[in-house]
Amino acid sequence: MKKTDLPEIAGGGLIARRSFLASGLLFATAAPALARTVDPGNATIVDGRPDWMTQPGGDGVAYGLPSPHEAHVVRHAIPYMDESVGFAPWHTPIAAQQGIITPNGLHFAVHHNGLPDIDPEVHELIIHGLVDRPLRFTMDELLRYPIVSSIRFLECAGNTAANALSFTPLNFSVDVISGQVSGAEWAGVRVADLLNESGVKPGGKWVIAEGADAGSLTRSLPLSKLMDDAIIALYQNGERLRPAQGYPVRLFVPGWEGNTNIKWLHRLELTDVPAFTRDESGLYSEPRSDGTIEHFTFPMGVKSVITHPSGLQTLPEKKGFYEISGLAWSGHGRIARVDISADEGKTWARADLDQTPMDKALVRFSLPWRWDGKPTTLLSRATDEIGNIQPTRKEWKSHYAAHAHNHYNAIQSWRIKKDGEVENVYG
Ligand SMILES: Nc1nc2c(c(=O)[nH]1)N[C@H]1C(S)=C(S)[C@@H](COP(=O)(O)O)O[C@H]1N2
Ligand SMILES: [Mo]
Repeated sequence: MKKTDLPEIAGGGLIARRSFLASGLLFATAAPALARTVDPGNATIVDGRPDWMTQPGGDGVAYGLPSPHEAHVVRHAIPYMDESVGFAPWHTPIAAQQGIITPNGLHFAVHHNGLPDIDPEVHELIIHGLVDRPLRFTMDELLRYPIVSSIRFLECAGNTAANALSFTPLNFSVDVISGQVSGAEWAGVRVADLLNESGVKPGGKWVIAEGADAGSLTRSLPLSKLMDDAIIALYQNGERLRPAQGYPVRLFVPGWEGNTNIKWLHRLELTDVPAFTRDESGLYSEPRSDGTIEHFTFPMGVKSVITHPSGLQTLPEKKGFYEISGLAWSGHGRIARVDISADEGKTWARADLDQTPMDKALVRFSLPWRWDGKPTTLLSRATDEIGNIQPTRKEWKSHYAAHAHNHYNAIQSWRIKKDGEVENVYG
């Protein structure tokens, strides 16, 4: 079978994985740039061994680091923010990532008032307000409670704000446009366990969570969510939290906007009404196009983005086979399906999901694609288990005021130009 014989499952060259694998083209002629036939006479392993095969290597270091050959894979400080004091938005290089777990050293980070250096021997967590018994915990005491863990996504409400705000699409990488999202295993103590111990007085409906950073970032959260699946997170991907992620302790609120995941947590106050803090009344309420304001818009909407290929990349060869791949997530639960279009949204095919989607976690999607060398646009559209479908940019913009930029979850379009360059476009 020739590669051109493979049946398309949608326009623009999308191919079912089954027929692609069955064709045997994967390692033969389908992707010459990926695998070459080896001339045994030229193989270094026979003729001359590389240095690393002739003598024993080193011992390693006490805390392992990535290979020096991967030193280019780092977080991005986003360009238009680098002169603001204390406000440091670092983005995850999601284009360099595979799977669904973000390495701790590459985790995006947002600190509104700098990164505090907290002594875990001094730091305490206090639970007070409308409780039967106010409680105070040292970190060592917290670590003696049962620890639960789950793999979850975390996304800043302002992720992809550039596409919401800019009238013309900015030619940035996917890392810069949408790198404020991560996947990690978070482990810690159930908030419910601690609140059951403190007891909650009948009027207690809200919890005011405060961080111990210079600006004391503070948010009000409904008690019901905290009792449901929120944790006092102490571990991230198997080790204690990194300072930028809230060491020694943060609130983790699965699926809800990044800002509610209070880092350096030192206080939970039970109240009857929300506090309407600066953070929730100002930055994190959304102006709608009809003149009203959305308050307390907590869950992050269903969203997906193609990371391969994506902005500023160049496809190495025309008329080649490529693996389209990306990430999808929803703050409302599991991803049900992701559809991909390779013909500017005219036709769509259902993408493969790499693993069974988990609740409020990233899932990786992919499909084989045969690019015919003509300019086109790639899109992905996620649907979650309760039926939310990722909106188009037009739909999103018609719901919100022109200056709204939080909770932007519209479909991302990547233009493939005739020279193989990939560019952010709207449409
Ligand atoms: N105390 C405190 N908590 C905070 C912040 C902060 O500035 N101070 N930033 C918030 C914002 S806006 C986001 S998106 C998340 C980001 O979490 P990360 O830095 O671990 O990625 O933390 C939230 N928690
Ligand atoms: Mo954020």
